[in-house]
Amino acid sequence: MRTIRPLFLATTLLVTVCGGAPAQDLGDRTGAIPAAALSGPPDARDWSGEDGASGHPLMTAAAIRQAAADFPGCLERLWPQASRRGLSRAAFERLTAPLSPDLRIMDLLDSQPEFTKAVWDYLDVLVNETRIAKGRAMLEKYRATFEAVERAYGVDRFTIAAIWGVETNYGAIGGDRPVLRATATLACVGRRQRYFSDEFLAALDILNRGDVPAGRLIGSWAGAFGPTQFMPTAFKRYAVDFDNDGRRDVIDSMPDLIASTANNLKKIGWASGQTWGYEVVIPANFDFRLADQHRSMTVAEWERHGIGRPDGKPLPHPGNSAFLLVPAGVQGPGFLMLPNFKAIMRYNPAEAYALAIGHLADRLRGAGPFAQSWPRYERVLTRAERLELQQLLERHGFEVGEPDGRLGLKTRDALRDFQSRIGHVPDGFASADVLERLRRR
Ligand SMILES: [Ca+2]
Repeated sequence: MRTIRPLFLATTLLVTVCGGAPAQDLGDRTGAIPAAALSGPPDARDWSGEDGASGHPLMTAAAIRQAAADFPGCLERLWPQASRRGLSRAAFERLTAPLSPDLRIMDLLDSQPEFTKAVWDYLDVLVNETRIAKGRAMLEKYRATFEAVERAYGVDRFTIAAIWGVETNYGAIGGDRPVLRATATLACVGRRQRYFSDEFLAALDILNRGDVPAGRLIGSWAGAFGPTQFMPTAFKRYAVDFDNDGRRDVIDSMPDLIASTANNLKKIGWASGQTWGYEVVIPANFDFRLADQHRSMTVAEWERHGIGRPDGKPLPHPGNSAFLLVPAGVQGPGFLMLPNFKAIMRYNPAEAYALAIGHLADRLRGAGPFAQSWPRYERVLTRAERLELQQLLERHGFEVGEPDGRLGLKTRDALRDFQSRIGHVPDGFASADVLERLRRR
C-alpha cells in the first residue's frame, strides 16, 4: 500500500478532523486524502518555475534547476545500490536511459492547499450510494477470490473492498504518471530524496523482475500504483502471487490485488474476526480530554463513563481496548475505535481516511448510515485562519509548537486548554467561533 499520499490537486484534498487537520506535509505517511478518490480540477503539466512553499533549501527554483541539470549524474550515483539489488548493468541502463525529471511534481510536493474538507464532506464523497453499490458489485463479481483470500489471510473482505473503493473508486482513477519517472524525479530533486531513493530502487526492481510491465506501472505523482495504490517498497514487502502465474501483479490480476492488499493489512496488525469500531453517543458533561487516540480503555470502562451505542444495545467485547474519537467535537458523533482502526491508520494516519474505510466496509456489509448528524453548519477554517488560530493560542501562552497552519495533536490540546479557560466544552474542535473568541481576547 502507499506510504505517501499524493496531493494532485491544489485544493480540498485534506480534511479537518477534531480540529486537527492531518499533516499535509509529505511525511512517510502523510494523512492526506487519496487524490484519486476525489474529483477536482485537472492537473497542470508544466512546472511553475517557482520556489516551493515549504521554504526548504532544496525546494527553491534555483536548487530544483540545479538538481534537474544533474539528473543523469544522480541516477548514476544510485547504480551501486541498484546493483546490490540484483540489477545487471544492462538492465539498469535500459530502464534509466529514457528517464528525464518531471518537475511539475515539485509543485505538487510543496502544495499547501488553502481550503480543506470537513470530515462530513469527505465522508459524503467517499461513502455514498454510488460507491456502496459499486463495491457490492465488486464483492459479487470477485466473490470466489474474496472468499479464498479471507480464508488465507483472515482479513475481512469488506475492508479490502472499502480500501479499493476509497483509494481509486475501485480502480476507476489512480493517476497517470509512470512510477519509475516519478520516483526517479523525487529521488534526485527536492526535499524528499532519501525517502524516494528507496522507492525508485524498488520500482526498478519491480520492472527488472517483470512483476508488472513498464507500460502498466502507472500511478500517482508520488509513485503509488494499482487499484489499492501500492508504493514500490510496500509492494516489495506485501505483494503476493495469489494466482500462481509467477508474477505479483497488483494492477491487472484481481487475485493478486485482493490478496496483496489483505496481506498488507494483516502484516500491519489486522486482528481477524474483529471490526474497526462503533459509533457511540457521548453523555452530557463528559470529560472530552479522554477523547484522545493515546488514551485507551476497555470498552467496559468506556461504558462506565457513560459511552453507549445510539440504539442503546450493549457494546460487544467489553474487555477490548479502545480509544474515543470525536471528529467534529461535542456537536458530532463519537466513535469507539478498536485495534483494527489503528491498523487502518498505520496504512495512512488520517483519522478521516480510516473512518471512511471503516464506514464504507460497514455499509458494504449491509449496515446503515451513522445515526447521529454532523454539525454541517460549521465552517472549516482556511489555512490562513488555522495559522492565525495557532498564533493567537501561542500569544495567550498556550503551547502549540511551531505555528504551521496544520492543526495537529499539540494544537488540539492547546485549544482544549483555551476552551476550558473560557468555560467551553474542551473538545478541541477548531470552529470559527473559537477563533473569534481568541481574536476578542
Ligand atoms: Ca500473479
